[in-house]
Amino acid sequence: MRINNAVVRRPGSNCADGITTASLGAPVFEASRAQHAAYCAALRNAGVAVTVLEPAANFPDAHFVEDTAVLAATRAVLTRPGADARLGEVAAIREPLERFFEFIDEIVAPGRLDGGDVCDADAHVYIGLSHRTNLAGAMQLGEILKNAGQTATVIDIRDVPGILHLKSGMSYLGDGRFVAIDALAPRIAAPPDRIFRVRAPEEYGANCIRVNSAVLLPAGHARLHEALARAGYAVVALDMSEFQKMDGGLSCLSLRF
Ligand code: CIR
Repeated sequence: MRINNAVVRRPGSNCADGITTASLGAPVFEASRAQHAAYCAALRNAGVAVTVLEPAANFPDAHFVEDTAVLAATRAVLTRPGADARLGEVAAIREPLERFFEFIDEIVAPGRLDGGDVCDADAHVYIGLSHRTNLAGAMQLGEILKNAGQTATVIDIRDVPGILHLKSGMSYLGDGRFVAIDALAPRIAAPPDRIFRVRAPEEYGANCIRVNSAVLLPAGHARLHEALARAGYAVVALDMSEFQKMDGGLSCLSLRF
């Protein structure tokens, strides 16, 4: 799918106050800003117009914008994030999305859904049932997507250690090709030779994004980098260390459409 636009939000000076399970230390604000700027530059280099939002004062995780909305072909779906502390981020993403999308749907109570649990593979969408996304949220999204002409499968990832969201462990590259960790690969409806398997200790690299002719990949995952490059992808490695400290993946820093 051609990507023309992305919406991102700059990390704020409160970025160390967000939620995390990682024991990698606190993110350094200046480094977070620099890594975020490099991420935006990589999107622009791949031909994307980037809308940059300012930090949200009371929401230290708000730069992980992907969790607040799911973008289908013609509509945006505002989510209802699974962490109470992040619920208020949704109101702040509505207006920027209204600039681009005529139709805005919403996940409503008792549904909970983080966009990081949604892996859009063209006509089919995988929705992770996680410690953030519940069945009510997944079913609501499935219905909305059905009306937009997409089918959906729910994948229960609550038994998979080390991943916060479905897309912490898998990504869709387009053309029927996926990247996935061992625990998720068998749950994807694709022939094994269409799945780039991510081996330990490179699991964090499973969260990468295809952006037009480029694949943006977290730096430091040499084997995956090589495998993707060998397959013909123009891989752009980005330092994500400050976001990894807060359980954030590369995809979660943007909403792309
Ligand atoms: C959180 O725990 O919600 C944030 N600190 C990280 C969210 C990362 N989101 C994502 O990878 N989609």
